[in-house]
Amino acid sequence: MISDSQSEPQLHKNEGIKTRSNYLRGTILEGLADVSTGSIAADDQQLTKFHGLYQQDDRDVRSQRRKHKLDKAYSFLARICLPGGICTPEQWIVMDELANYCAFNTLKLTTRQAFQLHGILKGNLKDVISSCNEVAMTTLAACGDVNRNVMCNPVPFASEVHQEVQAITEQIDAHLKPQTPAFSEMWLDGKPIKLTVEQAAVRSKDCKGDEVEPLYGKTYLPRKFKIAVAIPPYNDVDIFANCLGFIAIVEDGKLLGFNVTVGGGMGMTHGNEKTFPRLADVLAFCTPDQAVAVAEKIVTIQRDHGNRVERANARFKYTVERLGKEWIREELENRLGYKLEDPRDYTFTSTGDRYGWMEGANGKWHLGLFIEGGRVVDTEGKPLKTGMLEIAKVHKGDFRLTGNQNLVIGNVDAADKAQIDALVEQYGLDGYKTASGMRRSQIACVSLPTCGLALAESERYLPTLVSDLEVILEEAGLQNDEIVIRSTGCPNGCGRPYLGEIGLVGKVPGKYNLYLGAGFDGERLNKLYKTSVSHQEIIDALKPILLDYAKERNEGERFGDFTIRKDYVKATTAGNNFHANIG
Ligand code: SRM
Ligand code: SF4
Repeated sequence: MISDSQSEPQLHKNEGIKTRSNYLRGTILEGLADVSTGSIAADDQQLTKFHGLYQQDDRDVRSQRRKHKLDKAYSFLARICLPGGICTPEQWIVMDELANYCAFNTLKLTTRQAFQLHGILKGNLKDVISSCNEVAMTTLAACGDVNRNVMCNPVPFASEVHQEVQAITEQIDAHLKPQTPAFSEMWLDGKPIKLTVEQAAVRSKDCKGDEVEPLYGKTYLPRKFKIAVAIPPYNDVDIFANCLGFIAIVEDGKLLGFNVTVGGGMGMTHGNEKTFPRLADVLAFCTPDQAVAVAEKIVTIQRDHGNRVERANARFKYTVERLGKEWIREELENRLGYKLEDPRDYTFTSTGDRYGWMEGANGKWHLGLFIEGGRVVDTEGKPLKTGMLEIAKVHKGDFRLTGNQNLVIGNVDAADKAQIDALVEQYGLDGYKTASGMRRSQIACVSLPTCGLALAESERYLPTLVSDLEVILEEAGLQNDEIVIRSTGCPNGCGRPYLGEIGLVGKVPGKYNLYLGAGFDGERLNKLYKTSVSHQEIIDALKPILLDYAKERNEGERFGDFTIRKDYVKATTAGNNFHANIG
């Protein structure tokens, strides 16, 4: 007779690591105390992610070190959460200072409105985390199988509603944070995580997990979970790429509630068609005071029904694909104990950022800056990091990190604009004035040299590719057209390349898959156009299409739409036909 234990599929090994970890402690502290190596134990590397830390090594020096029989150049990446991307000048100054103690001496603005510090030696991790806590920033749950940094439109354009929506964003973020005391024990000498009163009020209490982790329980989620909130017409958070989304429905300047979206995600694996990017489905409508409960219940549905056997199929998008959005809605309403209304109409126009000065509804000014690759670094003639520090020293408003890796100097009084402008110009932060439309519409994931999963260059490659394409854009008269181009060093999709009108995804060093045809509004995925192409082949492939676009496009027609109308690629209508050459 076959016993149950033989027929039960075996859970993924990470499930065991989580269960045995004593709520994310594992043997991390022992590993940090071991000065004979810069690394920590393999199982603990899975657990530090929940604390916002990834073990990495400098891949530029790997082979050289191997030749000299040296260990890899290990260090850690710390990701620091900023719900909605908002950061105070005081917080910026601390981040700048911390970056000085890291091997790469840079601040990275991520595609989810967070900070990353690369190159932290393990002995310095505690200082980094406790310094962040001093100014109410945390690395907790920046990574790992939990809900991550919740995104929100960064620019307070329609200020009244924006503030309300930002407050809900922060509530959702705080409510879904893990509660394990391990974080404060390990990094803060037992001191509490600094929370605002609002955050403290919404932390999860009785969500049936267990006593230590009321929401998540011992095994947390099957996989990472991502949430974004957007106020149409701006889709600059790429809401449909998120597991769960809230689209604000605003009427006569009043926030009525949100359309709830479920099941988005980008990551896939080359050659495995069971994995695919998927855009979220619009599920239902909820009122502002239901949003936190909706987020909690959706997370519990994924906790209870997500795939804990195959990690490649464990994201919520596959749960939605498997169980169907009707089932998800019914289950959500059962767990909430009430029905939700049907979704309302909304319109998104673009996923890009706005640059230059913009006046907000509160009479304050906001300056959108273009930060190539999100990398705040001092280079010859462009001391961006020093410049931002000088601005942070005098700025009285806030900063807003965007989902396109850019930065907004927010809430500036009219009287202070000239001072900010002078600093922006002095330190070369005014790139937005001269960059082409394509350059301003780019995203490149980090990739080499720090990312352990990179198959090809991305952040260090895309600027060169765009420079070469600019010659064609110039010839075609398209230099000011916003054509969304995104690249990643592997198919995981950190730069959301499948939502690029032009998408490049690394296959092997120097070779990329080229995708075309995503929607400018972020509502259609692109499609594979060429496989494994080199730099010159990418240019040769794009040149005739760009020239054709300049000549043959209809009034206002976007590049992605054009490539479909002219049959360069078929439109992808759903994630499950992303791989097929059909619409
Ligand atoms: Fe990502 C893993 C960087 C946004 C999908 N991502 C990684 C790691 C941690 C590599 C690793 O696991 O060892 C990368 C660290 C590189 C480095 O050296 O910094 C990494 N991801 C990034 C960032 C920094 C890219 C950037 O240039 O901005 C972004 C940090 C966001 C943040 O602040 O939280 C980042 N990652 C994303 C996004 C975009 C988004 O969320 O809107 C995605 C696609 C959306 C999604 O999740 O579906 C994304 N990252 C992944 C995946 C694939 C997940 C999947 O479903 O298969 C991995 C690999 C994994 O989880 O196994 C990954
Ligand atoms: Fe690394 Fe791939 Fe993400 Fe780029 S897309 S940062 S190469 S995991």
